[in-house]
Amino acid sequence: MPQECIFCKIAAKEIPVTVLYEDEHMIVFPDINPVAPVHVLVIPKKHIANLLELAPEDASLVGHIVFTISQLASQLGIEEDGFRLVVNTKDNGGQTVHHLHWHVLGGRFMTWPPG
Ligand code: IU
Repeated sequence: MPQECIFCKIAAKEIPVTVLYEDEHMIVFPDINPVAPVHVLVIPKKHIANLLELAPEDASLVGHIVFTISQLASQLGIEEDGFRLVVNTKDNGGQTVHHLHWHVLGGRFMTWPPG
């Protein structure tokens, strides 16, 4: 785990966090600066800098994470009206934290195209 990775520290509970869901592979917690009524972050516990850093053996991890998000939609109250799943990747994607994460955004209509 890179010493300076804040999401690794969150995953390790070295930083206090409200855990919305957790299992062996992943953790879900509220975004500290929400941009929608529902805005949670989903991260693998394993440090992976971004989508481009996935190794072939991470494919099942990604499948597990995305499937689990689908199962959490009801609990998050975004199943009926829908939501947006976002993975910002590197500079042009607007990635600011370099530990792979999915934004789950819901509770309002999301415009397209994004800014
Ligand atoms: P991005 O896709 O890398 O830009 O998203 C990083 C997100 O992490 C952003 O929405 C921040 O508000 C959020 N965040 C957080 O929830 N807790 C933190 O301690 C830090 C960032 I640093």
